[in-house]
Amino acid sequence: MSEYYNKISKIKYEGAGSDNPLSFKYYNPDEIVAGKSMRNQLKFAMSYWHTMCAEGTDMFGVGTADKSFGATDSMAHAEAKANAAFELMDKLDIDYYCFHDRDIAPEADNLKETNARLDKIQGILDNLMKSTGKKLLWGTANCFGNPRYMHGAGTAPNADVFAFAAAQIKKALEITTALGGEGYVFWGGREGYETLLNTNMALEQDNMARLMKMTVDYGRSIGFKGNFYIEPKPKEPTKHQYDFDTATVLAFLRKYGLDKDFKMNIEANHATLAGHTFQHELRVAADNGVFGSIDANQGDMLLGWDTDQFPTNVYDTAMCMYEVLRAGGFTTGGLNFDAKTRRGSYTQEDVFLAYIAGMDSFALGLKVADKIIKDGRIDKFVEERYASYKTGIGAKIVAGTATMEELEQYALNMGDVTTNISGKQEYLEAVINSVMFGV
Ligand code: XLS
Ligand code: NI
Ligand code: NI
Repeated sequence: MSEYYNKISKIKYEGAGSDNPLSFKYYNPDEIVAGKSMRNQLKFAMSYWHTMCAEGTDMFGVGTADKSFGATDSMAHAEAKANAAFELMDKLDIDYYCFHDRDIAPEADNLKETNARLDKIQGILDNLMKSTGKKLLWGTANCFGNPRYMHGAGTAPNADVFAFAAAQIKKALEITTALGGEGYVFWGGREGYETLLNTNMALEQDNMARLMKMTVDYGRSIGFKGNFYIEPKPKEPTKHQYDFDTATVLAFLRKYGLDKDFKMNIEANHATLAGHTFQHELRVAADNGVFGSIDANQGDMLLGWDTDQFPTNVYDTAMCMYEVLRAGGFTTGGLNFDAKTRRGSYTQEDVFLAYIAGMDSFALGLKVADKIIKDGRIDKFVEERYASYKTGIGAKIVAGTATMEELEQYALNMGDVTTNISGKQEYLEAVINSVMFGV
């Protein structure tokens, strides 16, 4: 296999004291944290679209990074990308990857030829996976890039577009299944609207549910054993995306009886765009039994779009891993870096430095989360805060046996509430600091 990243050697764990930028300072794959190796706790994945495809194009200029991998013909390029992807995963010690169908093979003039191209690359990926032991965390279909999807895919006003999307998803699911994918993701793409003046929202959502149901049924019929995920996002590209946040998606799934079939793929930057913290979205998913996987990145609080930056904020990674550990850890999901280097960070080395920064930040987050749990002060505080529901009237409320009359009588006897315990937010934030900085 030709070396595409020939200036970079395999990245090793050298510890926090190392000043070698091309080394892990905190990610030590075999180190046991909270009962499992870091490798298995974190389950890092590479996103094909940002890492192998995105060249840094923005509204004001063309790409800055060269991702041609020495190829000129489009299928030779797809093959080179596959080989480069596995070289990169090997050098970064990343076990999983994720893709959209169009990331791995370019669309041809017609669906038949497009699918033949996918078959060819599937064979190449299959061989690379067998020889390296790398795994597919999840696959998905890009039903938003091509102009045919200008009004959406499953929620398009045009039935021909719906049919084309179904055909595309069928093929993407077949490839995901054949490659042993642990998950299949629906991210909304252009499933939303710009104005209600031209939109039949009820029909669009009914149709989206129909498409999802068909996908689940077909997936199970061909032996797909993984999880189906929905990735909530509130805006961009449409003004109002239907999968706004986890709570909205839950209502949608329950309305259409799809809640047993889908879990959430929570993205940090999507959470903050929805006006929530990353931790909030993870907690809502876990509390409702639909926590699945994570698109790891971070946004910029001063910018209103999905900047998809590599995560380096350790408070956020710590609270994320705290939620993951509380939820019992990943099963079929993992941490997919849905993140890209800034346009000015255009070199191959920058891609490695970015992954190292993201992986080290999550390794630190995992260690901090484990310490927060072992320290116990936070969990104990929360436990005690709700102690009144353990006995007396509180226990009756929780057991569902208290009546309005009984509660009224209780309140009359009480006169008024005399004690309320302080919420102590500032103290608890200081506890997190003391756990993190440990002095
Ligand atoms: C876009 C999404 C996308 C999905 C996969 O904002 O994050 O990258 O993860 O379609
Ligand atoms: Ni994403
Ligand atoms: Ni995103």
